[in-house]
Amino acid sequence: MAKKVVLTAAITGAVHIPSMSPYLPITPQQIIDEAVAAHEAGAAVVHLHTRNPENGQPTGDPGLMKEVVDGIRERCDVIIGCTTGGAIGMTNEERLAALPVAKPELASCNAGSVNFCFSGIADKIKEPMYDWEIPFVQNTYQVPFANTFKDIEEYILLMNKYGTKPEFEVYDVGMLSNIQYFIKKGILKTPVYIQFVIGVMGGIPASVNNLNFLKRTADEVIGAENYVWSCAATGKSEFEIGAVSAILGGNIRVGLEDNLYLEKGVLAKSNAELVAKMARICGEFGKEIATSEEARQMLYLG
Ligand code: KMH
Ligand code: ZN
Repeated sequence: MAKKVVLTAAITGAVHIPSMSPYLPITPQQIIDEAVAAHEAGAAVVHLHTRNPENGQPTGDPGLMKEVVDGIRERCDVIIGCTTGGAIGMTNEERLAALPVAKPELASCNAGSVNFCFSGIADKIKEPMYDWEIPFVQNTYQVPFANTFKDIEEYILLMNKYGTKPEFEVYDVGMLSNIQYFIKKGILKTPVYIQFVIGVMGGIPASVNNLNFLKRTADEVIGAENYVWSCAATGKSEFEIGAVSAILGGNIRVGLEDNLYLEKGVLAKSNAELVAKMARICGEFGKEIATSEEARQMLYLG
């Protein structure tokens, strides 16, 4: 049987702002409902951030994350992946606060520092809904997304302590060597799980050549038998690059964290719409979608 594809839905993130789309989930209940619906549409994994329910601002509040995680677990068996990236400008303490409380199966572990810039959003928003939005996105022009070796080690050790598998967010090719460093250091169990997040301003652009380059380099540096992978292409190439990932034997992340549009000029009304479209495209060329139970095995969870 051809290998199945694990679909991850990145539900809300900490890049897009409420003024960009009325469909961006904000409150815990909206995030829970979106995650459950995305699972029903084919997502085996959900990647979660939380936002202040009053104004949509990204937050690391552990109480909110616990409410979301518990709410999802009550309703379905989707694999839960919590962010530890948080939002640009958060401290490590804020980014890690939810992990001991939510104890998710998976958590993002950002594999290196990068300029993660989305200040261009400010130019497109004429009348922001909330005061925090424009300064928040503009700040990313001057503040890097810091993930030093010391930070990464701290994140890995905390995940090891709570039985959470790190999902390494790789924004550029050099970060693969950082992962290899920690494998060699003996604090990471292989196969590791890598999420190639491509198309961020400051990271490697989203293209077929670059995805191939990342995969070939991972094969050389980490060893093909030592990792499993997925790809999240940000913006308009989400579906095209997603299809290529599946063809190359990888998995796919879609969702409103990475892309707000179902097609050119048409906002996605939900994460489930994005997941259903990706699942349908995969089905067209004979790739089946993995259930959460199958994904647990494919991603070496537990
Ligand atoms: N919020 C971005 C800066 C993660 O979840 O770990 C990074 C991010 C990655 O969303
Ligand atoms: Zn994220």
